Amino acid sequence: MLSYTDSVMGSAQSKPEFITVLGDKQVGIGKEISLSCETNTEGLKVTWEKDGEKLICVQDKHIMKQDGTKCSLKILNADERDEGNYTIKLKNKLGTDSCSAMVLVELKEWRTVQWKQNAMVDSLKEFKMDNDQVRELNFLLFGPVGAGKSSVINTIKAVFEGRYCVICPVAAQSTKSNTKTYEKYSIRREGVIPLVFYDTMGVEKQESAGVRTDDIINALKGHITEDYAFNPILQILEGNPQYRMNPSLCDRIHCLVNVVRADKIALMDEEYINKMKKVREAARTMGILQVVFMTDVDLACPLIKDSLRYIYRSRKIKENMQKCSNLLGVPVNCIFPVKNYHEETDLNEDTNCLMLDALKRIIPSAQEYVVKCSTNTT
Ligand SMILES: Nc1nc2c(ncn2[C@@H]2O[C@H](COP(=O)(O)OP(=O)(O)O)[C@@H](O)[C@H]2O)c(=O)[nH]1
Ligand SMILES: [Mg+2]
Repeated sequence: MLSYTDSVMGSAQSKPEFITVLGDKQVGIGKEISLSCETNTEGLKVTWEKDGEKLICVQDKHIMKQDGTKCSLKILNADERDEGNYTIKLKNKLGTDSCSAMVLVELKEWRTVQWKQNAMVDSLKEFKMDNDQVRELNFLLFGPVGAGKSSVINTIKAVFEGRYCVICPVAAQSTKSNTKTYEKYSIRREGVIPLVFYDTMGVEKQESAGVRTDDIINALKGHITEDYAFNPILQILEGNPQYRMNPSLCDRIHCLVNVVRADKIALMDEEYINKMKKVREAARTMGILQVVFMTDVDLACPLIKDSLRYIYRSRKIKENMQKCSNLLGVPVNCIFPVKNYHEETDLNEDTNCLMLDALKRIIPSAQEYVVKCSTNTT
């Protein structure tokens, strides 16, 4: 039964509830963002929050309206600072209710990708090593356990070979390395494409767990041969049958690919970073090209979940690339966000194009490194 005070201007007031809730928004920079909802009753006290804090209404930027049961918030001239989680809170003396929505602001595209896989595959499949000593470019994948190193190799093979197969064993989400040996993978597409990818055991936090940094440094120098079983306790020693005594330029690694997860960059422990820095330092001394593949982009940004084509418009990806650059000391233009095949079995053109774009940008620099080394030795 309603009391006199439960009645406002003739209409019965009830506990606040939403008739319609806020919807997620995705807008371009400079556009207007409009969040609106409808409540079941009038006369409510309404507050707006952004990322859990009361929204301070800025003149010529925010317009908050409450018209009967309709509530709205307009944000004018959207920029990256407007991105976030917006909540509307309703209150009257009978109770409270709230609902939230994500606002994503697409930045101006800062790196362009040619989203046409046939053209990119065609140009890469023509790639040849124009060098007497080195017939193939060697890439080594290195990084924390579970970062997606083996998945990168499976994705690259799928892109070129036109079908997805788990050739390189991938771990179920776990903290122990599924890759135990030094594995070599070649790429085929109407013949062999002269790109070779070496998979390694993952880096672990503890001193005597995971791959040893001295083993990776030896692999970069070409001392380790295929199928070597990594031993976390002891590095490979001269005299081991899989230790190559006098590696030539074609046995060496021409590009170090550091692999890290986009959604875990801020959470990377110092121990991982220190081990990765040690390897990077050695690679720098040798003059080897170093890049970073930032995997799991689909988990790092909701914009990407819907379409990979937003990758270079995403604030989250941009921020993660910057964080990654600061942590590992790699320039942002050597960092490539990529998405691996992990749950899907059908190939996707955008996934392929993003990986192809990264390779297209890296290959010429790796080739240049080979040319520089061969001129130095002749
Ligand atoms: N969502 C998502 N999962 C991924 C991606 N790349 C790898 N994974 C998953 O992450 C886990 C670890 O991958 P794996 O390649 O074995 O990592 P590695 O230890 O570095 O070789 C596997 O369960 C993969 O399916 C990605 O781009 N997106
Ligand atoms: Mg692996």
